Formats: sequence, C-alpha cells, structure tokens
Amino acid sequence: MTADATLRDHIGWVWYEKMHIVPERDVGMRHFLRFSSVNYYGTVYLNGQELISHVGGHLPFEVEVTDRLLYGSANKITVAVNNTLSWSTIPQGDFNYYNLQPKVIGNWTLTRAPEGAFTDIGNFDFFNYAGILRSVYIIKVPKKHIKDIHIMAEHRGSFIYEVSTGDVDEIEFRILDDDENEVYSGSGAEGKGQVDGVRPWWPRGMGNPSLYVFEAKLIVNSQVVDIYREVFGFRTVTWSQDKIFINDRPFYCIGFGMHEDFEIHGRGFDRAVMTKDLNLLEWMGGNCYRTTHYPYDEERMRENDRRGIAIIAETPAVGLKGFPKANNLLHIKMLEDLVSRDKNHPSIIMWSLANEPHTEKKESRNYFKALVDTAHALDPTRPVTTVYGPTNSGNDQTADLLDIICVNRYYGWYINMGSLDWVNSSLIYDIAQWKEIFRKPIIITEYGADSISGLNQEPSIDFSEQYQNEIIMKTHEAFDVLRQQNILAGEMIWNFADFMTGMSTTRAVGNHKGVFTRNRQAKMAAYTLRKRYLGLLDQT
Ligand code: GCB
Repeated sequence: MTADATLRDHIGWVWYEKMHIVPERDVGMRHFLRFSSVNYYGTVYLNGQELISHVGGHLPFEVEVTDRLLYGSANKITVAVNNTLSWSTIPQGDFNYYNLQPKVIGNWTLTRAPEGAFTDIGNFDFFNYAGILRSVYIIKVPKKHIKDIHIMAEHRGSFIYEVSTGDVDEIEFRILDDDENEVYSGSGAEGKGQVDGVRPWWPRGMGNPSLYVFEAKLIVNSQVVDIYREVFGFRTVTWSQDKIFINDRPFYCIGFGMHEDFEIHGRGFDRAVMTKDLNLLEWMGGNCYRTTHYPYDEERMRENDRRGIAIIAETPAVGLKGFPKANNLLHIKMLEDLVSRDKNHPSIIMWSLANEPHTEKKESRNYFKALVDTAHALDPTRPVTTVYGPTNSGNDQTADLLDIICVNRYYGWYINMGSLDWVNSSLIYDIAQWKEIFRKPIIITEYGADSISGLNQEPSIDFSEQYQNEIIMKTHEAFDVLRQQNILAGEMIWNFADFMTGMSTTRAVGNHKGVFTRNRQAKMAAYTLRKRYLGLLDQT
C-alpha cells in the first residue's frame, strides 16, 4: 500500500494509534480488546499503559480492559508491531549481516554495505506483510458470560458439547437446523446427545453443507444473562491406509494451495477478494484448499462451512529447520490457539503441523511427536498431517507419527527443469515409495510451474504459459496412475493465484505459479485444471 520503499523494506517497530469512545451507558459491562491478526510481535497500550504482548502473526489474542477504559470519553489505543524474524520465531527468519562476515568469492567482495546494514530473510518465499492484518474488536459482554462453546458432532447425529463460563451457573441449550427449527434441547455445561434424522455437512460435490446452530443460555438467579450462538455441522472424518472418508464416503481432495494476497491490500483481509477467490475455486470445480502457510481469516472459515469447501488448516510453521533449536513450545502454543479458534468448523477436515520442515534430522522426531500428541489430545476427531518438501521417504524421521501424509513435488521445475518426459515416472516412483514405507493416505499438496501471463512460446519453454500447462498435464498423467493404484487421496495445484514475494533472482515481481494472475484472471493452465477438476468432482 505504501509508496515508500523504505517503509516497504522496514525491519523493526511500527506504531498504530487510534482514539475510541466507549459510551457511558456501558459502565458495568466487561470489555475486551481482541486482535484477529498482528504480524509478528505486538504490544498493546491503552491510554498509555502497557497491557499485553503477543507473539505470532495469524492467530487472535485478547485482553480485558474493563477497569482501564474511560467511559464516556476518548480512549487511546496504541499498538507497537515488530516484523523481525529469527531462528526462534515461527515462521523462522535469518539475519544477513553484510558487513560482519566479509565474504570474498574470486574477485567479488560481498561486503559493500554501510556499518550495521542487514537484511532479515524469512525461510519462505511469500512477502512478509506485517502489521495489523485483520479486524480489531472491542467486545462488550455481561459480567457473567459464556466464553466459549466446543461441539463435536458426527454425521449420524451424536454430539458432545462443552460450554465454558468461568463460573458454575445454569446452562440451557438448544440446537436449531438451517430452517431454524429446534431439533434438540437440554441443559448442563457439558454433556452429550443424539439428534435423529440429522442432515450431515457434506463437501461440495458430495451433498449439501448443512449447518446447525448451538444456542446456549447462561442463567443466573433464574434470569437469562447471556446467549451465545455457535454454527456447527454434523460430519465425521475417518481414514484408512489408502483413503480419507467423510461421513463414511471416500473423499478425494481436489484443490489448491493459496495465499491471502492481493494488490494494494497485501495480506490485509479483504471480503471482496475472499468472495472472488471462493467463487473462482467453485468455478474451477475444486472442493478443498490448504491454508498455506498460516491460518487464514476467521470469516473465510465461516464461508468455507457455508459453501462446503473442505480445509486443511495449517499452523504458521513454514520452512522450519535447525532442530532442536526451533521453538517447539511456541509451535505447540500456536497449534493450541489454532485448534481453539477453529475447532467447531465442519469444513476443517485436517490439521497440518508444518509446511516443508527439514525433518531429515533425527532431532526433528521428538519435536514433531510433541506436536502430533498435542493435536490428537486437543482434537480426537480430525487427522493430523505434515507437508513434506525437502525430505524424501527414505530419510524422513517423522511421517510414521502422522495420520495422513502430504508431499510437495516440482518435477519438471525445481527438479529436472525442461525434462517433461520424466515427470511421470519420477513422480510415480517417488510417491509409491512414500506409500510403501508409511502405508498412509497421501495427498500431493503442491506441484506446478511459474508462467508469466501472456508469455507464449511454442514449443514451450520455462515461464511460458505453455510450459506451465504442459507440466500440469504431465503431472496429471502420473496422478491418474497413482489413483488407479489407490495411492493418492488428493491433489492440489501450487498456486491458485500469483502472489508477492521478497526480491530474489528466481522471482520476477512475485511468484507466478498461479493458474490465475494476481488480479484473478485465468491463465491457459486454469482451463486445463478446470476440465480435470470438474470431471473429478462429478465422480465424487
Ligand atoms: C514450495 C513452498 C511454497 C513456494 C513454492 C515455490 O515448496 O511450499 O511456499 O512458494 O515451493 O513456488 O517455490
């Protein structure tokens, strides 16, 4: 958004400040400040007093401000945000101090920077958009209120629920279907029940994504003091060694890796862009996407529920390396916050612990075991995966701990550029090895090639629309063989749309592996993919 390169490239602190009046009539209510996404490190002040600091860019945090607010006059809310990444942040970044470690290569001296100059490079390619990226709320609630609802509901109608209040008071609840008919009622802060004749939530192509509302009432001294409504769905995810099942029917993931990225807004949440993206995903025949490489906005999760789009929800751990130095405790905390935020969404069918960690190191095993155990303990209803990139089936130390294995592969691009004839045999051999060793369902979560929209070359050459299209077609031939052998549980193109990256010799104004441009116009490859996806969706 900025027109200033210094601000765009700034590493360190920036400050946000805003005045806000809370009406005097709200005295007696409890107030919380809630931040949906502050990337990366944020400290919040109210009327000049420091309140809370938070680490990590894409998950919400809140702080109670009831006793610190000025009622009836303006309050100054200040947020200091720092985007510096290091080995102990998630995602990780690395400092490059040009002048501290002089490097001489032949006649070149790579130390031509002023004293103290450095860059901070993330272990990922997407541009590290920083700052307050999503909505900030002032939440007003009664003194005694409902804090949270957790509901686990399966497609035959049984459910387990828990309503948290912080106090022990009376809870009454009812369940409403999507025509607002009451289908169940009960009482108690936790328990289980059975709704007969339930309409399950289905991913698109398999049925309707029916939703229900769990409405809880908090009763104190025979008075209803708070009502909390949570949307949920009745659906079950299970898996065998070959397949994923939703509501006992095989589910094949037809989808995309994406980014929350657009011109001008960067990673700032934009409802119009979200709507366009999900409309295009449906137009393409997709039924699934992965929230590469961080949790996406909460509003998107609600839209996915409504539209029947299945989601692999990923923590912000992209490109982790340096075990055991990597920050295991922070990673676990992020996983807990992700599950806590998104646990009730029927669209979320799986938790992804990380994208392309360097799990060839022995030390990575304990690190990932702690994460897998946490995910299973927090949520026994969903499978857990990790997305592998740099490792292969022979040297990975962690994949046996998982329920489902995801693999990113770039045959014909990062591996054997130009050798399109080898894509097929390489991919089949590679993925069959993963299967043979681990015997779990496998999803290819990334494949593809860059193409500059409008760059046409016949015969094809790298970066042309033709080359991207041909890689995709060759990869699909391999997918079909793997599908016939019951080895593949899903496929996802990298990427849905072109996106901004940091500057690098391999990126020309961003990453161009999108099948849509950054402005969401279709490239040649989009039509190839659409034909395949609509055909696959028909078979589900
Ligand atoms: C990958 C990464 C993704 C990159 C992509 C690429 O394996 O998971 O974040 O954008 O490759 O295009 O290099």
